[in-house]
Amino acid sequence: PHRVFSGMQPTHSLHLGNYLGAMVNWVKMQETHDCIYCVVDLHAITLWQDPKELRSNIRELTAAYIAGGVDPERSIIFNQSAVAAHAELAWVFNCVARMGWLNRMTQFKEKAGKDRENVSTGLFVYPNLMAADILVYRATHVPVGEDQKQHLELARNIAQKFNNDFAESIAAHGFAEEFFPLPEPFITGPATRVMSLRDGTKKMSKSDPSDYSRINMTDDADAIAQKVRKARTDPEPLPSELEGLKERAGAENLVGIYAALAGTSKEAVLAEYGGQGFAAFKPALADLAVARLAPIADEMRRLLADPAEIDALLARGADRARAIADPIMDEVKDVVGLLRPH
Ligand code: AQP
Repeated sequence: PHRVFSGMQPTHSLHLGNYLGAMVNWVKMQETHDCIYCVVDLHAITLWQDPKELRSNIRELTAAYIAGGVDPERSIIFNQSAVAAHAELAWVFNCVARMGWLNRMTQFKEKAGKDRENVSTGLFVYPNLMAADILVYRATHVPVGEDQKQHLELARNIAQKFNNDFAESIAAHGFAEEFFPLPEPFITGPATRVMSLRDGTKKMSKSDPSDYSRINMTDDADAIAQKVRKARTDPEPLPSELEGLKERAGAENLVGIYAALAGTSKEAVLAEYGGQGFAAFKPALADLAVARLAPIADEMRRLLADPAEIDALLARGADRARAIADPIMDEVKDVVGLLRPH
């Protein structure tokens, strides 16, 4: 079966955007694919992290994966820095990707802001590491949110350029012409881009200074109810057709969140709530969010009570990941001409 790779940064507790945009699809893909889900700690340090917090965030994100439905037996769960091949291949890709490609990355521009001279060089080459994460397993399917589309495109360009640049050597070693497959983004479901609760035109994000802009996976029922109640909408009742959500970003976002949480479509939500005002819809949405998220938060707490067990689980995952990545990295070295003395 096709191999799936995806990851999240252990920089924050998960929010609803991460969960609905990515993790729900991760869980589903386990049914049909071999899946590798990584806690990408090397990506996290592109922005400075407090070492103690980073360590605990790695465990917390691991617990969130499992509590959210990733099965650590069926899928491979591990933290990125435990498998050296990620960083090794990223270096090779630093030498394949072009400055011009990275200069076009909108996420870098957003994160670097005006202070471009003063951000880490790691933040700039972040997409090369992401390409390495995927390709070091020759993964073909990458379930992510909409915001990662451009990075995936870059990963495809890197794979393609590597295959071309080393075509002769690849053939000489008897490897398949498509040495690296071109990975495909899987951006599906009703919530590929969950928007901020404060501004329906901005994506829900952990870096938004207002905690009211997002629902965190670990928010309790009161916090969720309050955030939903304060979510910015408009005074009109909900329409009964999708058409009627045009130009109503706040309303559309809440309908999308409801649909994703309920596992249905926006159309179905509107068929049920069309004509009703937000005074009726918001409490229903809050109840649904609590019903879906509370069991996950409870399970996370239970898992985090035993950090040694989480560490052991990550160690087992890293062993399984290395068993796939290391032989591929050896092939890369042979193709590039990096001598492997033995
Ligand atoms: N708002 C969102 N809607 C849908 N999917 C989203 N993702 C993130 N935000 C949304 C998806 O979640 C995964 C986690 O990626 P990450 O750990 O790299 O987190 P991130 O993208 O840095 O998270 P934020 O909150 O979006 O961070 P900032 O605030 O730094 O921009 C990815 O699959 C992503 O697409």
